[in-house]
Amino acid sequence: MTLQELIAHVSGLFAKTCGRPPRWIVTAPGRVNLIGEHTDYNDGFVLPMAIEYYTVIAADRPAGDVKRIHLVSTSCETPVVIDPTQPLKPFPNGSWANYPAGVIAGFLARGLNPGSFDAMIDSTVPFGGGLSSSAALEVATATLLEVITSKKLDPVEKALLCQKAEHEFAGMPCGIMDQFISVMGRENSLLLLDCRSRRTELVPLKDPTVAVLIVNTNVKHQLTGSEYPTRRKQCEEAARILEVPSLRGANPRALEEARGRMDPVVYRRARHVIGEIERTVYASEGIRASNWAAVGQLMYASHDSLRDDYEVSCKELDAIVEIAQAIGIKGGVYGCRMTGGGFGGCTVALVKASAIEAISKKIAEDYKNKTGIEATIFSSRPAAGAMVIKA
Ligand code: GAF
Repeated sequence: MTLQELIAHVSGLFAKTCGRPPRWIVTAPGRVNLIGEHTDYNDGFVLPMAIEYYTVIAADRPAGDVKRIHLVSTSCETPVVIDPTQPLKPFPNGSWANYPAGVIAGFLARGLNPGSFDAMIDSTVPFGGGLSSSAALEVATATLLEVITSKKLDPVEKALLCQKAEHEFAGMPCGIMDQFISVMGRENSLLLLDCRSRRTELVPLKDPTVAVLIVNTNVKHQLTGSEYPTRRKQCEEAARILEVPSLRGANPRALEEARGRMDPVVYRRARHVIGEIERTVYASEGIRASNWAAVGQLMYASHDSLRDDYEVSCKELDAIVEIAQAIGIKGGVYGCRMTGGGFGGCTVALVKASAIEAISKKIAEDYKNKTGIEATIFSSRPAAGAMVIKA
């Protein structure tokens, strides 16, 4: 479904439910990260792009004298009612409503009260696929609240407000990558984000002969809840031993010197992060120089490191990377790696655009043979970040 089709669909649903067309429509994209995984909360570099898969919200003031926020999501059975005059608390049982509720709380904390509204939400970003469906929902909500309150936030403040919503309402101690790219994505560009200074640089990806291919393993292992915060703690432990504020300040030589003073697991976690930060910078240079083969090698190295040192891959992700590697440059694959938090979700590959169909067919067949699972395969050009469609 294109963005235009999704917008028409959500508008239609809103009109059907509320008996009038929506007054406001906003959208925010999911993302895929080309390289720089588990580096954002270590003050490192990341290189994501927004994808052509979106969350769309259509909204209006309620009819009559109704004092509440009413949120309906097409993919969740239970609509949510929020009283914006009361202090907001997280909903129990990991409710989807914690993402918008956390963002509403962030606006209220700034004295920006949206008042009552009805909202209809739909998304083409696959849930639990590691493509930041949650950041897309947070950023779309923040974009809607900017329109309703007539207060445009600074993009960095907006992304940080959404990250805080995820920390405090969804209980996920994420870094800043997903919210930044959903706010700041640009068509035809990757975003090189320095997570220490929060400075961003656009890295053009315009070459029509090169494409980004995303393969969803369609598995999500339930380890993610505790594994992510554990990785964060292990990185903090390594930084403490290395006497640096974060692993961004460390280098391979200092890590080797400290190896004897470190738990072997903590050592391997730090080795991944320090190497990945370096690979991300090299990859951005490789993309600028159209050196696709070199970028591809960095992607494979990233995957190996995530699998062996950071231990956030799984056999399904590994299977796709192995299939892609076997196809090789001759068959049109420059490089492939897991993307996002890990333990399932998606891989990202850099491929020759002319070979997309053949590559997709081969991956689908071999993955099904190896795992018994149907993969979902799609490509995306780098897309624009959050947008107001109707205000
Ligand atoms: C998840 C987190 F939300 C991001 O902040 C990032 O750490 C990513 O995992 C791993 O690179 O998407």
